[in-house]
Amino acid sequence: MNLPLNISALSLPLPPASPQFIDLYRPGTDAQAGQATAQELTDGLTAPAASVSPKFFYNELGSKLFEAITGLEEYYPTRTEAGIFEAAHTPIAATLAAAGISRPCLIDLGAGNCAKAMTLIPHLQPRQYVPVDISVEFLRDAAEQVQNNFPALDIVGVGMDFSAGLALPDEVQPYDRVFFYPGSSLGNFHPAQALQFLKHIADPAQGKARGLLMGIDLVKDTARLEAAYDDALGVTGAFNKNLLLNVNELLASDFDVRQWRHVALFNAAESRIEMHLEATSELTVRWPGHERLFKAGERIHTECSYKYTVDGMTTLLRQAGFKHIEYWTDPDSWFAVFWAAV
Ligand code: AVJ
Repeated sequence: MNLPLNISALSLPLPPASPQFIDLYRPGTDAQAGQATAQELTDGLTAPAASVSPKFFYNELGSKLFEAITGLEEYYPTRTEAGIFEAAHTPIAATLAAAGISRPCLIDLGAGNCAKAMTLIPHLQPRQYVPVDISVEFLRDAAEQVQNNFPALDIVGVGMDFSAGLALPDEVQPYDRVFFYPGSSLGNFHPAQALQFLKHIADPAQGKARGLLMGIDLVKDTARLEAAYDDALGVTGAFNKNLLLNVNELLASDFDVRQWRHVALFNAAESRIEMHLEATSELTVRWPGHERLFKAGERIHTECSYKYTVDGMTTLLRQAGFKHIEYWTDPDSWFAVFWAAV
């Protein structure tokens, strides 16, 4: 007996592919990487003006706290940037199409929860999506989410510290590459480093990019800037202090977060928000082979978040070698999205 052909079963979508995942950031499990990280942290903590790189905010809890920050009333960048993309998706897609870019490989630098890319993917229709982040476990979950939303999309998650270079694994296809760098993350670099990083992306031998789609926070009044980094609920303070817990984990140090105070200020001369952790009393921190005495009021510098003008960023992108630059802003000019073509 002939079984009736089940048309509906044939037209069912394929089960979702799973994202591939390549972990190149393993200071917790790889002895050599762990040593390099310990050295980097020790150098910063024993310097006369102590500092720790902001990349150490992003352990799994840190990524969750940052996600909470993006929902705060005071933290305008995330929703402002989302509004710009919302309003400009069509012109952005048209700009890329006019540059001859179709179905690119979308490389999401510091992808975090991948929420920004998920709004972009339907408009850009990338052939491959490559979220890159230092927060490896958080990224794994986020990449799964993207796959659930876009079952047919080829996804290659990469756990890596791209501040150290952009050598992407071979699984990243040689399609046209569009680098996506939203959220004003470039602001974490000092301007000279930012220029180097942008040059690296623009260099055809390195980043193999066709262009860069980047969100950047703009200079505005000091009160609004400082409130964004010192919110009433204290979420940013918790995010800042959690860095010490991550350092304790990576360095086997004995920081007590209760002994530290969150400080955020706008340094107008440098055009940057600075975050610090300030010792509330004299104290000593110890870790294998080292110790550091902090006087009451002494600070650890944990973050710079540079704020640009549209002209300043345009100049920087040109200096980096990008040829064609466009930008979109919100009605208050608080934030800008730049397209820079190689
Ligand atoms: C992720 C670097 C863009 O600078 O606004 C948020 C990080 N620090 N609140 C920023 C951050 C404190 C954020 N970036």
